[in-house]
Amino acid sequence: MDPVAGTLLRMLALLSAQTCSTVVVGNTYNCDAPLASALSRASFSSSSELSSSHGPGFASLNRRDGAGGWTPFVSDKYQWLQIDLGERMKVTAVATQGGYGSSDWVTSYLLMFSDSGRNWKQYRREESFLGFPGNTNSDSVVHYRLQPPLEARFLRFLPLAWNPKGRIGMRIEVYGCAYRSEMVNFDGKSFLLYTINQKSMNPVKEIITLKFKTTQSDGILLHREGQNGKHITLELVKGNSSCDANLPSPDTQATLTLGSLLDDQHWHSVLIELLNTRINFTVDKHTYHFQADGETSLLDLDYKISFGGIPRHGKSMVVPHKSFHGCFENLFYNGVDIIDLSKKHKPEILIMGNVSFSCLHPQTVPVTFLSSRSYLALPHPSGENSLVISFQFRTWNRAGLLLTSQFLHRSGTLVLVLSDGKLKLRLCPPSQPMRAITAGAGLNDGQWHSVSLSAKGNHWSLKVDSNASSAAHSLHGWVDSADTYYFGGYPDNSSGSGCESLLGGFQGCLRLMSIGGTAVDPISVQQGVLGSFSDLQIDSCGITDRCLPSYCEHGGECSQSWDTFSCDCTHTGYVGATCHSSLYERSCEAYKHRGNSSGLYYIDLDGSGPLGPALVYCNMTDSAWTSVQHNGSHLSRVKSSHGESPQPVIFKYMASMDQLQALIDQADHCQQDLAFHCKKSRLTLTHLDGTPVSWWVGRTNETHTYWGGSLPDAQKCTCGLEGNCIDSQYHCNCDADRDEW
Ligand SMILES: *[C@@H]1O[C@H](CO)[C@@H](O)[C@H](O)[C@H]1NC(C)=O
Ligand SMILES: *[C@@H]1O[C@H](CO)[C@@H](O)[C@H](O)[C@H]1NC(C)=O
Ligand SMILES: *[C@@H]1O[C@H](CO)[C@@H](O)[C@H](O)[C@H]1NC(C)=O
Ligand SMILES: *[C@@H]1O[C@H](CO)[C@@H](O)[C@H](O)[C@H]1NC(C)=O
Ligand SMILES: *[C@@H]1O[C@H](CO)[C@@H](O)[C@H](O)[C@H]1NC(C)=O
Ligand SMILES: *[C@@H]1O[C@H](CO)[C@@H](O)[C@H](O)[C@H]1NC(C)=O
Ligand SMILES: *[C@@H]1O[C@H](CO)[C@@H](O)[C@H](O)[C@H]1NC(C)=O
Ligand SMILES: *[C@@H]1O[C@H](CO)[C@@H](O)[C@H](O)[C@H]1NC(C)=O
Ligand SMILES: *[C@@H]1O[C@H](CO)[C@@H](O)[C@H](O)[C@H]1NC(C)=O
Ligand SMILES: [Ca+2]
Repeated sequence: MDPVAGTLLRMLALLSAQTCSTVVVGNTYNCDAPLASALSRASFSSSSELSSSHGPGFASLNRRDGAGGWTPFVSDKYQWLQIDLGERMKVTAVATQGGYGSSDWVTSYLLMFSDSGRNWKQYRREESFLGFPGNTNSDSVVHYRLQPPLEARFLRFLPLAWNPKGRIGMRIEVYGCAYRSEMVNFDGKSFLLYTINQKSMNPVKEIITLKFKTTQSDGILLHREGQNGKHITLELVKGNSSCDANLPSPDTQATLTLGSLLDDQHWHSVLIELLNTRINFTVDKHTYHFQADGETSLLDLDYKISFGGIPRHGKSMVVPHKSFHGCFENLFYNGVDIIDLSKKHKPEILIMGNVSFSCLHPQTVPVTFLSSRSYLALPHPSGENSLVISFQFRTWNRAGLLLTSQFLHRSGTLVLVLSDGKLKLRLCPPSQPMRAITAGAGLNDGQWHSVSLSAKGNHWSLKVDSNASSAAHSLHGWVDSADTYYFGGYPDNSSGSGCESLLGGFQGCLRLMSIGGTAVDPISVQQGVLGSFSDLQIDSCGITDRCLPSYCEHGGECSQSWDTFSCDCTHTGYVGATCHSSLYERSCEAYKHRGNSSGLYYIDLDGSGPLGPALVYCNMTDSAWTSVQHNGSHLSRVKSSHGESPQPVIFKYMASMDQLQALIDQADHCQQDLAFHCKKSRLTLTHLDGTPVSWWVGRTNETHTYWGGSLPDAQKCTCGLEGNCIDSQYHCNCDADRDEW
């Protein structure tokens, strides 16, 4: 688009906005400058190259030199093209092209990003797990806009599929702009205490924004105290972000779970908006609205907020909470840049402990086992005779093969599996019965769990999360070292030895693998220097929480495995994959139509809509009457009262007000009968001052003084309408005030 047309369009947009009497103050700052073409060749790198003229340095969009783009040595799914933007940038779009004048193009790819060139995260487009759409020929450019944009220094393009008649071939561009970033690093013992400048405080609304990243599953993000033990605390608990708000009004202590898997050493954003008793929390894309009861304003919280930890004198915190270990970025309170103030040692900030203003990148290399065919084969270090293996894993799957090995001289097999969420170690010496040790439980909860396995002499020990469960086995002369350990699966499941379980491979992430006390470097595996592998994503843990948000409707319970989720719809009254379809008919009419006779039925007035099922009595006469049960069908005694305190009789229906409303809306005709047996008890008359002696209150909370099918305001009973009351002076038999029932 040329600049003139752009200007014109913007003006038109402004005009039309004004005609709708809404003035949109648009951010006219463009963030779509090409970033890659400005980089030097050295900023491009790749898994491999077919020849020096197919190197990654030729991979800029529209370049025609070299062989016309990047092509790897072999075209398989383990190849990647990487660019280093020099510093973290905001990236709003990417574009791809095939190799110039070739039959090499990529039809689908994944986009990964990283701050450090390690620990990659996959950019998921629109919650989809599929790749980005690529090219269909060598020259046309395919753009893809990233919504939301990402911030990263490094980007990787991973080809998933390519022209079947050619090879992988790519030229790329990324679009974006500079990204402003202020960081602070907490060491797990430090925090910042900010005293809000009350003069500059926006009296109406408070907004706190920040981004954080950490590898620790627990830690305080922010804490603020108020009067009488009130406080708001946002903290990470087992990688979930949880907001614990002890709010002003009658002892409301609310704990919300706001996000999960947040300990993945990737950035997560937090936005807190406070307005009177209403709070909105947004963690990444998920927003939670919270309304405290009562009138009290949340703003009588203290003018001090601590970030990363809680000052020791914290009154309201009984249990010790862990301080945060990791980084914060762009921390703002109502537009005040807290990190900038801290750097400048301004008086409103108290720095406790050792904080630094740059972010460290711990170098743990996770490995994702993508499918049940995935495995990682690692050699046994030479000269080792005892066995010591440790690693950490995280998964949602209940079962999978974690580790297997055959010992030398056919001296037996070792199998470590996850089975029903527990770890099982099986040892199979030849021509002897299998031995097994079990440890842990519920290990498929998505958290990291550490495993260490050791054998010394005849003593085997298996430890999960520092809880040792060991068992001695008399396996004399058996522990002979293996030459290869297979993690997460096995290349060929046909070789049985009596010990093999029928389990598929493990799906999930592994990290911190160590054999014989020596840490395994997965990068050297990726580079082909060490071991071998299949179907792995190295230097990335692709775990996602498919139950957050939960797609199960009507209160169905979500559970998940590595690549799918399911809903337990028991007791919800709904069925289907997401508990969407109602088990019940919408009305008594529908049951009648099905030929059912009178009786109690559940009806679901709005079908798959949000209203729950209601139990009603269906009276199948000529038409189908729906009768809503209540607790007032027996006689209730009404004692005499002399005006001061009327005696109420309350009817409680077995349907909610929303259900009743929906029922009334659907009905052709609606009626309710009330019988009042009286003995010297007037019903419709008024006191001398004109207030009625009796009335009923309807669902709209209005008082009514008419009875028995009469019209509003008539103050009559049925006999009054029909003119057959026992005393024609009155419009209601009770009003005759007789001394008999
Ligand atoms: C974390 O959140 C998930 C739901 O997303 C929940 O199932 C799990 O129990 C939570 N864990 C903790 C420790 O609160
Ligand atoms: C919370 O979010 C809702 C909807 O996004 C918005 O209408 C409301 O004003 C927000 N409340 C606060 C306190 O920001
Ligand atoms: C503070 O942290 C830096 C690096 O993060 C470290 O070198 C220094 O020793 C620490 N100081 C204290 C007192 O812990
Ligand atoms: C340790 O393991 C044993 C046996 O598996 C189990 O009963 C116990 O609860 C575990 N303890 C902890 C702290 O996890
Ligand atoms: C290996 O296991 C998979 C599924 O677990 C099965 O489909 C396949 O047939 C097995 N292969 C052999 C050779 O047994
Ligand atoms: C209603 O009638 C159908 C047959 O038309 C029968 O299968 C069903 O069990 C009946 N439902 C009830 C609650 O009686
Ligand atoms: C069903 O309706 C009929 C006719 O209106 C009525 O006589 C009967 O009492 C009703 N049965 C119940 C249980 O409400
Ligand atoms: C019906 O139940 C409500 C609440 O449980 C109670 O307040 C009311 O008195 C009950 N009414 C009758 C008539 O028993
Ligand atoms: C109904 O009115 C009474 C008094 O007029 C009031 O106390 C009560 O809160 C009202 N209820 C609703 C649901 O509006
Ligand atoms: Ca419904």
